Amino acid sequence: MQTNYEGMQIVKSNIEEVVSSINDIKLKQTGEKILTRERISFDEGILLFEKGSLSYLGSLANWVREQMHGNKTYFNRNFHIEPTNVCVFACKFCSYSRLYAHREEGWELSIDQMMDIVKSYDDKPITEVHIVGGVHPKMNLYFFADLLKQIKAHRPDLHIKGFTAVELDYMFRKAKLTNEEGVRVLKEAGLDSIPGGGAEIFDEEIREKICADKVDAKGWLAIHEAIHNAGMHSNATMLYGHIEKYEHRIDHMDRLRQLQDKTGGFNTFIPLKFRNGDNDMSNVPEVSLVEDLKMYAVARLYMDNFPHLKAYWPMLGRKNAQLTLSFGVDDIDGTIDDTTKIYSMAGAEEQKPEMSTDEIVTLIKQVKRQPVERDTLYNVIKEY
Ligand code: V47
Ligand code: SF4
Repeated sequence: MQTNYEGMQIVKSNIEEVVSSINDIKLKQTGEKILTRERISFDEGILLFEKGSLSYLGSLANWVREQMHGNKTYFNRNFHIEPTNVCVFACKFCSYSRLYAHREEGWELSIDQMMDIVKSYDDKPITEVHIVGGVHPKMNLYFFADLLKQIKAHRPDLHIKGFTAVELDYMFRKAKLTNEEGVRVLKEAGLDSIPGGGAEIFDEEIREKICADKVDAKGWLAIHEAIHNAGMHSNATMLYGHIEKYEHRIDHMDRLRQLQDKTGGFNTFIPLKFRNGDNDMSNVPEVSLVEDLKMYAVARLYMDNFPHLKAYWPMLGRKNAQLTLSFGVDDIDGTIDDTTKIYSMAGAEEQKPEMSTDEIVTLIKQVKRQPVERDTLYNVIKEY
């Protein structure tokens, strides 16, 4: 028996009882594998989605989460810079971007304007800036290398997590550089890691229907591999709850699990719930909270080589983010400071996402977890 924060206990015999009480023989065997921390297969992943009850999945995922992290729940202090929402691509689920032809409806920040945002945090104990935006044809690799250099010259200790694989793929191709060469340019300029966006759903047929014109699965994975080979870390996302089926979700997680076996460079997996506000897929209904919780639980069980599972609170809302902490999640991202528009424009609960450190700490403590402030690479800054 292990004792954790505030006397909460993980009792192995309880979870063994849960598993042994399951009637479906295959579901029970899958649970038994999970209890010995044996890897589950593609088919077992599908089975969990199709036949696992919310309580069964939740109990198993919570057990795995507590084996890995006890009661710890991570967050960081960060802000976003969104250089532009003008984008050459036309992803059907995107409520945020404006096509280049309509660029007067969007925004484009200059390096000086972005540096003003960085400077506005000079007196705050922020550890990370997350840079992400549309793919603007005039904001090229050297423009962003210049931005990174200026940020590092101004605040060398600030970790720069910047640019999705979609943005990088476009920048590198335009600069006629290989992934390795492009990554080197940005690393030398100050890039520290990359976020997980742009992955959406890897399955070729679904991708063709929702985001046909941007980098494909192979290209997305190749960029992350190049980042890992250059000694940097990255995250991975999955956009779920639209037209994909369970097999596509497992396929997506499987391709990530395989790359992680090879490189070990991913920190965190972040399932992103499709929101249908004001985009070309507004006719597709959003999935229920039960489906969200199942998604997190299966992710924790399938992604056995990913150290962390993140619920992005601006998209889920605070109360639902609290719930996910019992379904496998050990990280709820950062304070953000109302600096992202990606979700508010798609109809998410949080129209002005901003939480003080005290609020985030309280949110985590309310559900009897232990708040731990981390840096981007999960070094502990403060345990509460
Ligand atoms: O790739 C866009 C998603 C992503 C919608 O790495 C939508 O720490 C739902 O990746 N409904 C960008 N999702 C954001 C992202 C991210 C966010 C927080 C932390 C990290 C990290 C990464 O936003 C896109 C896309 O999958 N997105 N539109 C929508 N309507
Ligand atoms: Fe552009 Fe990203 Fe929106 Fe796709 S999701 S249209 S790549 S900003």
